[in-house]
Amino acid sequence: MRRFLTLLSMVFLTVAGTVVIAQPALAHGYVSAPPSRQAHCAAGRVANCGPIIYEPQSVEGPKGQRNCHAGDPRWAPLNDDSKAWPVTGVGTSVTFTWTFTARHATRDYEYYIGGTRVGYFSGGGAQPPPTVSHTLNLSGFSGRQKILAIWNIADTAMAFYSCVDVNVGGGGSTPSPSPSPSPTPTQTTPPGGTWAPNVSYAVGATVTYGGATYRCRQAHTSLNGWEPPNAPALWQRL
Ligand SMILES: [Cu+2]
Repeated sequence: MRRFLTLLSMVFLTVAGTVVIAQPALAHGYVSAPPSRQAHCAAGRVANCGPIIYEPQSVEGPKGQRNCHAGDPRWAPLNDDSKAWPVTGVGTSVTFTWTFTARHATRDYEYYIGGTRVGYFSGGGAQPPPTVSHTLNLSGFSGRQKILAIWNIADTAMAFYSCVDVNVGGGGSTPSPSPSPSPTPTQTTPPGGTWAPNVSYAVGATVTYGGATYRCRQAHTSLNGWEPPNAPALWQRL
């Protein structure tokens, strides 16, 4: 009996350990549209981003910062304005979309250009839906701008940071890709294939995972930890 209980507790510890390890990859959120710097990194469009390519949703740090990397040295490449960041052409009205992999109770969202706050949206302390969109009015701005988007969590001291490079009133540009992209190159799978990490999925793509079929809700590049059952914002079970 004692042996059985020991075995049982080992199983429990193993399961608990798995949950703890799995959590960081699932947690948090980032600006997915227009693509933020971490989204470009995760999609392999910018070289030498460091480990953020595996978890673009994890740019988390204490509230009140005004940088792109949450003050976390692991994500410092995101704060490097000299890197060849792709720029998205936008109008003076532009809609930002956050994708959440963990939907934390939300105090509010803020958007900055330099020292100017160009957008504020209350979260009411509530848990957000899987994606949240805000439309900003950028009249008064033109040309290339770096927009800092901040998601302030309601029940912790932390916030999530995403920088988005835009060209207000102009076109977008994608610098020619560097010869040595650091993430695994993305590939496309035939319809109905098995889900795999590091694959670029379009809206409507179907995959199988764990015996179930899922349809892609939102174009993205898959990552370990974003398996369809773990990422309802990205995959709808059919
Ligand atoms: Cu989180």
